[in-house]
Amino acid sequence: MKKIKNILPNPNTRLGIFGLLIAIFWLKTMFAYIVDFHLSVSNPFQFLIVLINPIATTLLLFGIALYCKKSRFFYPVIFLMDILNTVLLYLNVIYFREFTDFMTVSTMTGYSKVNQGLSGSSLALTLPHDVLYWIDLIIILILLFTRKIKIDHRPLNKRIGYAFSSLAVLFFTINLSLAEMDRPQLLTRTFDRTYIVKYLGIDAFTVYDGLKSQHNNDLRASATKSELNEILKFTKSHYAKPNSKYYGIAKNKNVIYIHLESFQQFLINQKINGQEVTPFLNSLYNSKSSYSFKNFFHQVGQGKTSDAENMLETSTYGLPQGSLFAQLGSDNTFQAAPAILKQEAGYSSGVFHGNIASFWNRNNVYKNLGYQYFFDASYYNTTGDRSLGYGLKDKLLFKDSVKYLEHLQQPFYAKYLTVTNHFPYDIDSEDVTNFTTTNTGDKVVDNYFLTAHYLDQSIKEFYDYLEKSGTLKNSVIVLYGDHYGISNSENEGLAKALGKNPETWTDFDSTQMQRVPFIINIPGQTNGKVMDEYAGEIDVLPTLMHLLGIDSQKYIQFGTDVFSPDHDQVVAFRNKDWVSPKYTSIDGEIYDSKTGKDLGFTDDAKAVKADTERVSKELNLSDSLNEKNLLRFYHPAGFKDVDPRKYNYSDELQKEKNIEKLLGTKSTSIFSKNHDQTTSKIYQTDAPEDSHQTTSSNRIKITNPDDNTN
Ligand code: GP9
Ligand code: MN
Repeated sequence: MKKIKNILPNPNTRLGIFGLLIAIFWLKTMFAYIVDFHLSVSNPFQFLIVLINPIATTLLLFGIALYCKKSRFFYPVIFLMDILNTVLLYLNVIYFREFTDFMTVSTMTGYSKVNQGLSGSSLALTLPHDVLYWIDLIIILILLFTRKIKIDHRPLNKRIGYAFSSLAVLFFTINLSLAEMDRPQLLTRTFDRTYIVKYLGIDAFTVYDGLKSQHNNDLRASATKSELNEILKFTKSHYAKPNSKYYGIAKNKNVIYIHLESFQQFLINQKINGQEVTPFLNSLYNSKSSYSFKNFFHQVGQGKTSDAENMLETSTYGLPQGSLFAQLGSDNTFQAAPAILKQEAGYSSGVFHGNIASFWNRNNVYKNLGYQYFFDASYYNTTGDRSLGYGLKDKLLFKDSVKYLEHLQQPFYAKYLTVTNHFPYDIDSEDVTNFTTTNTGDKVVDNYFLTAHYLDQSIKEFYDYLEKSGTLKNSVIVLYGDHYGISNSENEGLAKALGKNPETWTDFDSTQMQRVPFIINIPGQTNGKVMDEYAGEIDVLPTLMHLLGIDSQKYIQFGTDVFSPDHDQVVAFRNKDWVSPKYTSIDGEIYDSKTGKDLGFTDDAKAVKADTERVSKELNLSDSLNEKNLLRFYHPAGFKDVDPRKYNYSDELQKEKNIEKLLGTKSTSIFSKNHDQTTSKIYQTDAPEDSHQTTSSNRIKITNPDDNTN
């Protein structure tokens, strides 16, 4: 006993109690990390970071007390810090139990429209072990009041305060460097709040989030309605009227988006060792019922998938830095596809995704977009070999979604976000048989073809289901690649795979590689073709709306309908480079788009100046629209603002069934149309995991910390 006492700091001295409180608070934080939060620590290095991440901020905050001379200040200050920190930790514990997410500052201040704060129900979220978060404070305070722990009246030398504050700063710097080593661009890209807590702790996350929301609020507060005028002037004159040949050809059909993760255009019609990589997608691409694009470019920035989603849902650009979903998505006003289609044509809407809901802040953003349903990882069995780095394997996603899809009222707007074809393109060998990939020496490149092949098969299986269930003929299926999969640094390996010379690879070649597939498949159409038009993700929404017979004119959208004769073929990249059928602008240098020849003039030359200026203006206007949340001032005739409070993504299946019941014979779901019989049995997959029986937790781990560095 004595021995233990010797190593514990002596609580009768000021430094002793300081050390004791810090040590206990560290323990409580670790307890929360392990028992209450799911931080998905996937390697020893991350474990080390998690161990040290509460230290810096606790040293700094508790250390404020060290500057107090008088004991009647020292003790209240140090306990106040401890209590405040414990409150913050505990609020997050409770919040996490309900939302599987951490509390943002706007949630705490009640600013956020989406994140309900802790309501009366929070009492129901408490657990017996919660007492451990408070018991230490109670015991120590009792010991102090009963004089079992003595008050130390001797003031500390000021230098001790400085020393600890400096130590805290040093610790934080080390912590941040380690975090950046494991997860580059952690703070600029902000994928997921869980990541920031995992790497920097709750205090640092809260401060960071507070600063960010202060910045956002300042921008918004200074904004006025009149700032919309310039934007409206631009979008009105930029608007491309529909082409009557295509307008409404998919009217009232279901819309099914298939998001082809990290899928680049060069995979289409590509053969490896004489075998097609994606035979099914090729057949869709070349089909007479498809309008396919060979000059379609992704336009994402750091927000990658989320930027692609944002462009497709809203026809506005992502942000110059970070992800719009993560940074503004919780509070911004959107006029997005799910809401537009619901209000203009009675569409229901849903997203199917085998990753956790908080990734890219989707759990909040989707409510503001007006998505009625969101089936995230918690709706699927993702255990064992059923999932990989980013969640449920694609074949299983498509199959296991049928039980939810078939209860959606038709017409529906449904989005499938695939994940298996994601960096680093790991796949179990049993998932891809009968395909031999390249041998470039670059594992990423070689594996990329394997996962792409797997994705292709999963789409074929889904298509077979759509056909057999009779859904295909009533649907338009839009397939798109969200962004590159092979980064520019891996182009050397890629060049080999494509039979090109890595030595002569240029910036122009890298830009060419930013093409991704865009296929609009409308079963029943016979005039489909591969189109030459240059276009990008920003153009998808107005194009789709016009196909559905909904004019996009009254909405603020930066893209233009690709079928319109007025379509703008200059495709802007997020860094203000651009491509058009004639020219390609990279870092101000102009190339011939057909030959790749450097034309020897820059983007202020007369031939291209107007395009450069328009690209820059378009991106700036989009940024100002989003950063200042200007759509809150814009009310297109007949369009009602989305009320995110109407949505909550729990018990989705029950909700779908309630609606079916309510509608009775008027229900249009696939299930109702199938005489109230499930269509799940029709589904056929060769996924080996499908027959394995795995149960228990449905929470998944992000096991590839090195992603997104490409
Ligand atoms: C995660 C998935 C991947 O849910 O959408 O996002 P990415 O890393 O491609 O941006
Ligand atoms: Mn992606």
